[in-house]
Amino acid sequence: MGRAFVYVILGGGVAAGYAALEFARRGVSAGELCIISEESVAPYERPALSKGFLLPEAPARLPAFHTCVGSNEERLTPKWYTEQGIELVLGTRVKSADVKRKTLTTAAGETISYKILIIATGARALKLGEFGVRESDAENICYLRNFADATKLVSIIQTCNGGNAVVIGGGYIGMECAAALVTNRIKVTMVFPEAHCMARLFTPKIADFYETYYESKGVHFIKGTVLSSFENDSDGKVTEVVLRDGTRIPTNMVVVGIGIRPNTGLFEGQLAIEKGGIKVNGRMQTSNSSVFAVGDVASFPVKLFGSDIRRLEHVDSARKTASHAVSAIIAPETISDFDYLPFFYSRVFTLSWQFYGDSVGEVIHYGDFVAGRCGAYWIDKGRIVGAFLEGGDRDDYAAIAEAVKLKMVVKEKGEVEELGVEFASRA
Ligand code: FAD
Ligand code: NAD
Ligand code: ISD
Repeated sequence: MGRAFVYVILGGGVAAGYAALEFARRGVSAGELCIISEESVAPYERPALSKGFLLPEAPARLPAFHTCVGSNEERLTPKWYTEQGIELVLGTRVKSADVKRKTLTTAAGETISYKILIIATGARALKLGEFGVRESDAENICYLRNFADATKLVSIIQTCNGGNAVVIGGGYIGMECAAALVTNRIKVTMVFPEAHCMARLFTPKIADFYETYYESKGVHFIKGTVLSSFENDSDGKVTEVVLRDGTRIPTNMVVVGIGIRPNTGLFEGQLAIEKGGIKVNGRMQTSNSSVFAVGDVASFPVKLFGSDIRRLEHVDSARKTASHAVSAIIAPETISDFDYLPFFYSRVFTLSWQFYGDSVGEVIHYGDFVAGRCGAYWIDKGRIVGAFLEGGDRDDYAAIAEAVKLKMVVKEKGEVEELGVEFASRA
């Protein structure tokens, strides 16, 4: 015997928090909804973990960044869930799921049944061991995906003041953590296999702007290579990172950010999978009509890209897919298929950028790549399909978003280059 709910959200991250808010707005009754999470804390704004949480002074701490403050919405504390009659089942890992029987089984052996399931299991950080690097359990190797990882990272940072860190990976985690480490007065070497940082999104010119800025803050880049092993001391702590060419980098700590894998495992063989995620339709409904999937784990049709199926790993899509799924569940007749403009952003040091759309086609850069109000448009078939801007204000970002949404026609590429953000303002 176990517990039974009308609605179960599996996973207690960003998407779960925004789904809970939408359920509450739409009037879920006490006892109908439960959230099951492996984490020990109520849903929170995960982006804070690589930003405010790592600050040396006045760091962000829970309960300040529970969802849904990242969207200037209500802050859902554990008390809020109790008041709403929403059951938070924390510190609980679901180890199996049966979508035919509509049951989940926890690691402790409890069976929880549902009428409607929302899968919001997000993703896990890839480990170096998966790339053939032998990893010890060294306490000074840090990954960053969840609250426990961030808590450990902060404690390691506090022991390394004035010391050295090696950051493995040149993606979002690598860039944001490197900036945070520098702010904590730790000297950083970044190592990654590509020719420049943020290779999934940045052009070489955009990357060069950020790398130059990081270098001005003392960050050293080692590009086009990977590590092969670690050297440990007698306590098991990493003391050196050894690269493939034999270079040895002495270090006090290591941060690893080498990508993620969506947590689809419980549902493989039961639900359709595409692009590494659980495939859903425009209502976030999976191949089983009682099961929905949202956030990092969901692959959904993006209307703007001709309903191409995409899996996005960003907080805005987690928030909006979650709200949309709940609307589709509670009031299906009132909503149409999800119509989403992909939106990514980051903040490092005093820099801040936003990107909208798709990074395909020809790139036209604009603006001042020295002073810092600069960006790029991606143009495909004569129309703007993607736009990036560093150092804009609210109106600038709204303008580039609109330009992508409308797929503005580009007649004269020179004009786009010259006008920059102002070109988008004509949208
Ligand atoms: P998650 O927020 O990862 O939540 C998944 C939850 O499911 C977790 O609580 C997990 O413990 C739980 N879970 C998984 N499997 C099980 C199971 N079997 N049983 C029980 N519970 C389970 N995006 C941006 O756009 N901008 C940013 O600035 C930004 N910063 C980020 C900083 C960091 C450090 C990280 C890690 C990510 C960042 N992201 C950012 C990405 C963004 O946070 C994710 O896209 C978003 O969190 C996805 O939400 P989600 O709910 O799908 O998954
Ligand atoms: P990522 O995909 O952004 O970057 C992975 C990086 O790992 C690559 O750029 C590459 O440099 C490196 N890499 C890959 N294989 C490697 C190997 N074998 N050895 C060394 N380096 C290797 O992933 P991430 O930086 O780990 O971020 C994890 C997740 O968190 C992503 O989903 C990301 O979107 C999310 N995140 C987003 C933000 C944001 O949007 N601002 C901030 C932090 C994290
Ligand atoms: O979107 C975000 C973001 O970048 C954060 O740091 O949400 C968090 C919150 O703003 C933290 O309060």
